[in-house]
Amino acid sequence: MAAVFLPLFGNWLQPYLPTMAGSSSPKPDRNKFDPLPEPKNPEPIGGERKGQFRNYTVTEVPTFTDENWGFTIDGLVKKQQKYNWQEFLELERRVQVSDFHCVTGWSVYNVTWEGIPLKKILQDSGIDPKANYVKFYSGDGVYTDSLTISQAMQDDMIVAVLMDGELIPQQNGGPVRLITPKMYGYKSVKWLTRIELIENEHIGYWEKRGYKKNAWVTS
Ligand SMILES: Nc1nc2c(c(=O)[nH]1)N[C@H]1C(S)=C(S)[C@@H](COP(=O)(O)O)O[C@H]1N2
Ligand SMILES: [Mo]
Repeated sequence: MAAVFLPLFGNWLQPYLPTMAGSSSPKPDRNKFDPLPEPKNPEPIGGERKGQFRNYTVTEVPTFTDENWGFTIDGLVKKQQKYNWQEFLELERRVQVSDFHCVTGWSVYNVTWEGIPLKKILQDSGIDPKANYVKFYSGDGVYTDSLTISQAMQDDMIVAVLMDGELIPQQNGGPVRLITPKMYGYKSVKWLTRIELIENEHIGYWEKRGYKKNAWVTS
């Protein structure tokens, strides 16, 4: 019985849970990165962005520089990896255009992202057979989310470094954020600094507050 009623209860509860609240007014960008990332790929046709992001954060907006920023892949991997900004910029990147949907009802269309395919990062680290999930940590110290390994291996999951050909703005989670085009924006961890492969399920920030673990965008 509970299995039948719980999902309905979850949906009914949603309006009463803490809400995603964002701002769309421009704020100064305090991140400082040198060198700036240069596009490694030609811009694809069709990447003319339409719509506006509402900038969401559950913490103070964290500030990063090329000196204090780092990126770690650890947990159930054969080869733990740690990159500083310079090293991270050397990784091979791909460009893709995708739409971005927040579960609260706004979308941004045709965003051009350039970054490292998540699949490539996982394959290069060597997935331990015990790993079942991939956990993503924000450098804000609070926000996390996760994907199953097979979700994470989808081709359009990307660890983005450039948005519309430039360093991702601080308010949009720069310098590096996760992009999950077929899933709602709450999976798209901003200020991404760590990827950990884990055995047991991890419940992300908004999922703890009633949103679905499988955040597929439904039309
Ligand atoms: N660290 C962090 N990542 C986050 C969030 C957040 O509050 N903190 N909000 C999520 C949600 S609900 C959405 S819709 C998008 C919003 O992205 P934007 O701020 O670039 O518009 O970021 C996602 N990633
Ligand atoms: Mo969202």
